[in-house]
Amino acid sequence: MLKRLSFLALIFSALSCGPPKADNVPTDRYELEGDVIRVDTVHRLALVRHGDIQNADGKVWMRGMTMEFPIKQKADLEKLAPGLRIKASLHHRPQDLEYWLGDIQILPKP
Ligand SMILES: [Cu+2]
Repeated sequence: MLKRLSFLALIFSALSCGPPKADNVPTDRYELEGDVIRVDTVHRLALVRHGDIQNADGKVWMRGMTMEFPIKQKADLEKLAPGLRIKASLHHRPQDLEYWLGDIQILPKP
């Protein structure tokens, strides 16, 4: 009985280690262009009216719409302001459906 319990304890401790640290998992990358509507620096979110989001092979991740995106890097967040036109990488991690914007560049207004 004791042996069995320690075996279970071993299994549980192995499970609690979980999958590899999420930030080390590679992401799918797509390109986004859009207009910043609103920036929420507290929650690190930007509301963006974006065109189709696709990768270099033309695979569409999402059609154009207006929605909020998490911004992970502080430097990216500080670049943003309502009214700016941006180009950015959309990072998508299929394992946990997480996505965010990075590599933000400010574009000249068309
Ligand atoms: Cu969208």
